Formats: sequence, C-alpha cells, structure tokens
Amino acid sequence: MKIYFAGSIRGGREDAELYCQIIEYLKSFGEVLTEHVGDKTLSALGDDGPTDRFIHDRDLEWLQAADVLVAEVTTVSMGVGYEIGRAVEAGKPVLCLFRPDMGKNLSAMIAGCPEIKLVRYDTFEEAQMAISAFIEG
Ligand code: 6K6
Repeated sequence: MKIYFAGSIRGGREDAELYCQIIEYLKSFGEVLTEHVGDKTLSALGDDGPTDRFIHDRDLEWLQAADVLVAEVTTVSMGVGYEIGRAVEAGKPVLCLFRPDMGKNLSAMIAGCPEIKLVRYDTFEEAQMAISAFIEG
C-alpha cells in the first residue's frame, strides 16, 4: 500500500507536529511517499531547495504511484487542495481530515465533493479510527 499524505507547507506550518504523528500512524499501513510533509524543521518560507517545477513534477509522480491520498485539511493550503483535486480526477480514494474546533472554514469544494471521504475530528484517536476504517474498509 502506497500512501500519499498531504498537509500544508507554504499555507502555514502550525500543524506540522500533527502531520508527523499522522504519518507515523500511516506507516503502520504501508509506505508513506511524502514523509517530508511532517518534517518539523521545514518552514513555510524555505526556498533553498529544489525548484517549484521539480517539486510539482516529483510530487505528481508520487501521487500517480499512490494507492490512496490522506490529507489533513484544517490549515488552508493551495497545494493540498490541488493535490486532492488531482487525486479525485485520477480516481484515487481520498480521505480528508478536518478539525472543526480550530475556527477555520472548510472549502465547499472539499466538503461538497461526493468522491471525497471527509471526517471531522477532535482527538488524534478519532483521526486514527478514521484512517484505519478508510484504509482497511
Ligand atoms: C519547502 C519550504 C517551502 O516550500 C517548500 C517546497 N517544498 C515542497 N516539498 C515537497 N512537497 C511540497 C512542497 N511544497 C508543496 N508540496 C506539496 O504540496 C506537498 O505534498 C503538500 O501536501 C502540499 C503543500 O502545499 P502548500 O501550498 O501548502 O505549500
């Protein structure tokens, strides 16, 4: 099982620690292709790495190779929204995890998409249950 995890980078890194915990949990189900998303040393500003074109093309290759996409969508991110749209178009199963108590509004384009499995949660245990139900059926 290849898993593409999507979480905000330039949209803001306030949930980086949570992404790291979700990625660790996802690793019990298969290979996570995007472990760097949970890297707590990665800032929203860093631009000393590969070019944007390289990042885009490499990440889309990983997305095409993935069996499923899991996204934490509480922190609004253009990149995460784009990845979700590309995954839906490619027919991949998509799970979006959203924390309603954080005072953010989820886009209707995610909340209203019938192909996306959306789970609203508060605790990490609830996120774990949503992930295992999504991946194991
Ligand atoms: C690093 C620091 C600042 O910008 C970077 C660029 N590095 C990235 N490396 C890998 N994946 C990326 C990068 N930037 C965006 N992505 C992909 O888009 C990831 O798969 C994330 O799920 C998503 C984040 O998008 P933004 O719009 O929040 O950056």
